[in-house]
Amino acid sequence: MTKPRALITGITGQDGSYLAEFLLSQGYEVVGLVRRSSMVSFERIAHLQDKVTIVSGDLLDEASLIEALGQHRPTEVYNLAAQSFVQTSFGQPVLTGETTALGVTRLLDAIRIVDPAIRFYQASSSEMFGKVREVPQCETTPFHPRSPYGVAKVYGHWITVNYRESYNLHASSGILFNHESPRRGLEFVTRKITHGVASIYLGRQDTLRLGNLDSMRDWGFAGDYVKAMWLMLQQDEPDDYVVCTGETHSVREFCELAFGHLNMNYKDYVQIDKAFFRPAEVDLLVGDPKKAKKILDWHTEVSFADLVSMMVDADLELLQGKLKGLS
Ligand code: NAP
Ligand code: G4F
Repeated sequence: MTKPRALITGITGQDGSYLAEFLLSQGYEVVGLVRRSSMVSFERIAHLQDKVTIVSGDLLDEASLIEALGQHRPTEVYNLAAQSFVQTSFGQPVLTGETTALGVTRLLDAIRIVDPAIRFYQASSSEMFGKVREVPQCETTPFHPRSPYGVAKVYGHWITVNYRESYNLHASSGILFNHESPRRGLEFVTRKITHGVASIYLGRQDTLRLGNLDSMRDWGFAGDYVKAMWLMLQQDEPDDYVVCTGETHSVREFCELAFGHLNMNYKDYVQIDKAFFRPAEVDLLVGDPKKAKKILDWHTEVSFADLVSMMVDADLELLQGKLKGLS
């Protein structure tokens, strides 16, 4: 039997690396679409380089997407590529729209042209709920995005629904709440905290400057969330699903646990810096995972407390390794 073949955009990102590992473990051939840059950024998939095929392409360029699909003929496409940092979207709203919104149309259109039988996953986001209309948020909660990133994701979400309805594509959208890991980018608050905690513990840093400690997020482990993406594409019918833990915690609680893991008190080290506040904030996110649990039989395996400890331990190990390398 021929192996199923998946193409992942954003394979060099946090989720792309976990999804590639997961699909390989399921017997897939994995093709990763990577944009050109002057330095390769394969750190997160270095351990997979012999197992995945890399193809050059960019969400800003539809011809490159048509070429990649035509050359590799995947049966499933996971669109994880995006300008994914909310703060940057306020400074670069047009680039964010081109990539995170119109990039989805370019890819869907490439699929429609090359092979409309391809199953498609769109990485939608809880940022679309923004100024939340109800608590918890579910698949029917209206959107009210609060950043150019959130607005772009709403476009990406609806164009996915539109291509499903217009061209009968098997196109599903996962409305994923925040998910983190030791592979999270250093600019996101969880990794900024765990990396900061490890640096302070090792005496390499004295303070940690953060913005709004009161904002609340539904944080899960990225490794758990990529399974939900795959499960969506195994259903007979395409659909949209909220993927979350159903619990919410503040940035302050994250700090308490992360510093506490190494017997420190966050109040002794955290300084509030206005530079990290946003022009408009999403104050509270908490999802209702009922539909994903019932239809996909999906559930989380890593708790909030275990996620925080895992990330602090990984950063400690990383920094200790770097220090050893210097000595
Ligand atoms: P990430 O670590 O920031 O990865 C983003 C990926 O997109 C990188 O591989 C990046 O490539 C690629 N990319 C950016 N612009 C591109 C372009 N023009 N063409 C091709 N590739 C491009 O993000 P993540 O946390 O893994 O998230 C994956 C997806 O899920 C994103 O769409 C994000 O918006 C969405 N999402 C994430 C969360 C979360 O909590 N993590 C929650 C909901 C939704 P480079 O390596 O070249 O930069
Ligand atoms: O970690 P964050 O930057 O993630 P945010 O904005 O929630 O977005 C992430 O999750 C979305 C899903 O809901 C994804 F779609 C998106 O791609 C991304 O992965 O910020 C979390 C919260 C915010 O309220 C922010 O204001 O932490 C607050 N925060 C407080 N101090 C900070 C900081 N955020 C960052 N990045 N840096 C700070 O110093």
